[in-house]
Amino acid sequence: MSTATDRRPCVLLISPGILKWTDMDFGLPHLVSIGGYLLQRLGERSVRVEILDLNYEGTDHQHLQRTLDGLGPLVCIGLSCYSSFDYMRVLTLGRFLKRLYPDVPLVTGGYHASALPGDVVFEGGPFDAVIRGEGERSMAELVETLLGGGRVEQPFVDGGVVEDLDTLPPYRWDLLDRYWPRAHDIGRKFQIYLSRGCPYRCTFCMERAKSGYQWRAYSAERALDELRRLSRRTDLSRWVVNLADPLFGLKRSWRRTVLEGIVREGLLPRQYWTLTRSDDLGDEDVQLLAAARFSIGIGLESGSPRMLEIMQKGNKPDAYLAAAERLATLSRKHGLNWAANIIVGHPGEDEVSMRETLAFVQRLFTSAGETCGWLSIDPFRLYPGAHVHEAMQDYSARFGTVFHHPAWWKSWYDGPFRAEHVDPSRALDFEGRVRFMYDHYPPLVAQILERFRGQGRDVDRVFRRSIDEQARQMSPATRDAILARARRAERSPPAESGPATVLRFPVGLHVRDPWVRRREEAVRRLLEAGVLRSELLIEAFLATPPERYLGEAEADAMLRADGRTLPRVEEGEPPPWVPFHALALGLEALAPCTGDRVADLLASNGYVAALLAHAVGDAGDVVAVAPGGKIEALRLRASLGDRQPITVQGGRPLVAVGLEGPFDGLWIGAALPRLPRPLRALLRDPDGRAVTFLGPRFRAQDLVCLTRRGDDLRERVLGRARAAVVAGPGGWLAAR
Ligand code: B12
Ligand code: SF4
Repeated sequence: MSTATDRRPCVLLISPGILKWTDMDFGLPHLVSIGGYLLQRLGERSVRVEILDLNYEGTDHQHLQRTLDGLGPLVCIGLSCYSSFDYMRVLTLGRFLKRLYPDVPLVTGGYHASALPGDVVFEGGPFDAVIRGEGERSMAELVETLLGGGRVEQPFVDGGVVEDLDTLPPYRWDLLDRYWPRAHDIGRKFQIYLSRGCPYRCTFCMERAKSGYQWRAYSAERALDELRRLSRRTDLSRWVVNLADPLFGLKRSWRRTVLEGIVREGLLPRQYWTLTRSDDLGDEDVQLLAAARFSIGIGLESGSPRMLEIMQKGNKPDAYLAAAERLATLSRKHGLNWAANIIVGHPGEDEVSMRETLAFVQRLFTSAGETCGWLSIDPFRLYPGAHVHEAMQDYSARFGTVFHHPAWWKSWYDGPFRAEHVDPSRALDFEGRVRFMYDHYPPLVAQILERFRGQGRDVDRVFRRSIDEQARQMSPATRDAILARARRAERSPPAESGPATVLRFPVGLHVRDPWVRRREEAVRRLLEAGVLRSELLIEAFLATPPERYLGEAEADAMLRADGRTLPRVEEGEPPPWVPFHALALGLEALAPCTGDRVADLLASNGYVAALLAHAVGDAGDVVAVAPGGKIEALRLRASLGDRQPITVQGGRPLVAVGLEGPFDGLWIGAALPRLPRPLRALLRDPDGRAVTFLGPRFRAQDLVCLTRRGDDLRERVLGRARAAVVAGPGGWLAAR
């Protein structure tokens, strides 16, 4: 870590964090590896490396900006674009970084960037370069050029692969010093790689897009040395260590030497977790894995020989399936925990193959009274860089596969659903696949749960938790929600927004906070629907916590409300909220700009006023009116807090008592028969705008924007929604 006075140029490596924070691991070995290599090659006198993980930071973008400013001077920023689920977030983050540091080269790399480099480097985009493949060497060369006064010449760089991993320096875990004190709070697993790449050609996997087909490992001695060094750095017994290699231990001799070393030297965490294949695991191997405290994951993928061939899981499906059965037996004997993953709905799948797989796994897990294995069931998901993605047309021609969202990662939300929204074949559509999965697997999962034993040693709670989560997820409610989404998507296919609509500030920074997640999800939905468009407002919505003003129950109701629900409020009282969708639609039309003078005329809690204050900034002026007298005004002030530069007053806003124009915008968040005359006069002429709900009292109203031109009011209908009636039976007439 740097000190405040450290003026060495800094290379900043950023992980955007992962959205599913429950998966969070500690370690960032890919960035630690790049950072360590940079320092070794360029020398610590000439350069500094800082690593930031935005999950670990857990901040909003203003805080992030302060953190970044404290890390300079920056020579280069590397931002990881790892999984395709990160894509939109990475672009927004890229724009944010470029806006802050226009002169600092911004580089990206990782799985998605390697598979589709044109997605990240494009005309008008924030990134100066993308490094495909493994980043160590090319990143170091680039920084060397920059330190020598050069510029980024090549936007597309082929980083290739590191052939001999022993040429890499030892993992520099000290690069995570800013996070070590909180390491156990951050992640339940510690992540490290002892090998890279995979020689297999599974059609659904995008490993090939990053590292081709070469498996490479640290020499066994070096691998052990990395574990020794790690155990000196942290108490291994407090971690589940995730050997995150795509395929651990491809070479039997290497695997045995490493495992024997682990046992001999007692390099034992609570548990090791890794992905491997069962093809060549014999009695001795399983015994050794268990002794070294491993749990292993294998990609079984299917129990149907036809599907295994389509998936290219090897050319001897029968032997492959026999190996899984052998593992099930041996694991019981030696007490090795394992999990098998299956993919339901790969292109070409039909009901026959799904039944075959079901029958196979039923046998695999339940033919004996106990099992050490767990079944993890995934739908097929389309990943760029995988063979299926590259040959979508061939799969469609061959099997009749329909990919409903061929570029799903360019959407603002719902990535996981869109990635799996595929009709596998002419004989099996999406609904058939979903129903089969959710109707047939839960009973099997329940049977496995009953038989599941840690055989001889404890089932670690991390493993246990993923088992429980899987059981929970296979519910009828989840099934119905997925099917409803599919029906919606098929009725009105969502447009993939793409880079053009990407924001200039980041989202998804504080994913551990459920309220931030909820708020972001609502904003993403409106971005996707094209409702939210202006940056000032998007930023205001992201930065303003509704629960602070409305309380949790009301905020939750507002974020969820469809156009028909109303807050429960006495007629005539200012309603606490209007549905989020209508609010966004209305504020977009109100279009508050920096420096504007605006008012919320029915401010019961200050949420809208706070949004407006964010949008108009310090140069603007916001008036929040609490209908009533002093007490209502005091209540509103208390809800807003002193920090908000908002003028609060009580009064009779609908007849403009106590208000002085002109205003650029008036927000009246309730239903009126028409805009009260006195309010017209408050609007700036020309172009002052008022947004409110007009129309019948007991049905949906029109959400309208009224724009003043002299004595005229031009009315633009924005949509239909229900809003609470504000003026009360008497007031309703009075307001006419
Ligand atoms: C380990 C791993 C993980 C780890 C963590 C990864 C991490 N570091 O954050 C965990 C368990 C957390 C994880 C989670 C997930 N993963 Co994963 N994971 C892997 C796995 C098994 C191995 C990765 C590997 O080989 N690393 C080795 C190191 C050395 O390479 P590396 O990490 O890629 O880093 C190098 C380069 O990418 C590059 N690089 C990386 N960042 C940067 C940045 C810059 C600036 C530069 C220049 C270079 C650069 O240089 C690095 C060093 O050489 C792969 C592959 C596989 N076959 O299954 C899947 C894989 C990457 N995961 C995948 C998926 C789907 C997921 C999940 C979505 C799973 C889920 N359902 O939740 C999540 C999503 C994570 C997220 N970002 O949101 C998919 C990605 C598909 C996609 N298009 O999104 C893969 C490819 C598997 C597959 N099915 O095909 N995963
Ligand atoms: S799924 Fe596993 S075995 Fe298949 S190519 Fe990917 S990493 Fe290799």
